[in-house]
Amino acid sequence: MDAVAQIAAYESDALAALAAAASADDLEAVRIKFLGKKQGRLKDLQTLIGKVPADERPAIGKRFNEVKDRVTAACEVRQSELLKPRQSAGAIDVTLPGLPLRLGGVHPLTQTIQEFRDVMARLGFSVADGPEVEDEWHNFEALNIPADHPARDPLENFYVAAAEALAGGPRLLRSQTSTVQIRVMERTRPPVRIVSLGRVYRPDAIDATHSCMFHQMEGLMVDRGVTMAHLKTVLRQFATAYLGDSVEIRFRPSFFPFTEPSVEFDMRWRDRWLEVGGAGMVDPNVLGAVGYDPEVYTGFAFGLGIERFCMQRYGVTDIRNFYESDVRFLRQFA
Ligand code: FA5
Repeated sequence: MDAVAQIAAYESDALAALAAAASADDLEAVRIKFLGKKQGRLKDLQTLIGKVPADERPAIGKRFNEVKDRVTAACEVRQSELLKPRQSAGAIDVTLPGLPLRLGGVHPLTQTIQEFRDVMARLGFSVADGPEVEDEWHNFEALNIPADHPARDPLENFYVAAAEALAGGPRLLRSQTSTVQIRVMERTRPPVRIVSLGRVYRPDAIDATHSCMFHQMEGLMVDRGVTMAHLKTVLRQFATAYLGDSVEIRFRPSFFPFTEPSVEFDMRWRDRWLEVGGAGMVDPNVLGAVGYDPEVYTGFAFGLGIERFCMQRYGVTDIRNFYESDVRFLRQFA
């Protein structure tokens, strides 16, 4: 075989061997065999070219160099192919465009709580907080609810045995945010103007408007000369600020141990009246229990069901929707 044919055979053998190399080790063996400088097919070709007649040598040498460059380049390409991670069927194709992520939203009850705070802040009320696990003094006694009152029946409340063991006295999940009225008055001198928003717990039968855990907003204002007219004005302004001028509300005489006189606060909801809160003038016994002089100070208090307002605003017909974490429901509020 002449030198030209030998060069052609070298090229085709080298390219075939490079294509067949299945691993980095295979490739290195092929590289040494076809491109090694000390021995191997390249060295053999160089020796052969050294023996061709001098007048043919420039053309053959040129051809040799071209083939050598092509084989070297093919070796580098194969090297980078073998280094690339293999893409098996089903693996992630990082070159495809990503799927858009849906952002979560603030829960409708949290949004409502934030908006209630804003409305009440505009009326001059600041925010106070209290614990959800309470003692009987704050949940009952200081609120003028004596030991024999039916509201204190253990079957009407969630008593927490573990908390009792720790505290050394009965503890329950608060059944109303009115507990915070007492906590605030115990540590503040009048004038007082606060709201407190949070969870309360009652073993009520669950239906479209009742849950065993729900949220209330408590309001308390105590100062010299506070009257029922202030209470009704604040509640009406609050309701219209949150639900608009067309909201229909009414007050009904009622009874709470911690207010006198007391009212219930209803709202027109789906062609009927729905109770949305209780309110009244703080009972002198309650003012006395926290060391306020009832001859000097008067006050009003109210407790509103947050879910029921939110249901009215957004046309929600079942309170249970708020707690079921169904994204189809929650997305409406995102
Ligand atoms: C009270 O809880 C009184 N603490 C309110 C109060 C505060 C009166 C200050 C006077 C002065 P009542 O039990 O009516 O009252 O509850 C108040 C509101 O909470 C109700 O009008 C209703 O909107 C809401 N509510 C009561 N029970 C449930 C329940 N199981 N599920 C959802 N909302 C409820």
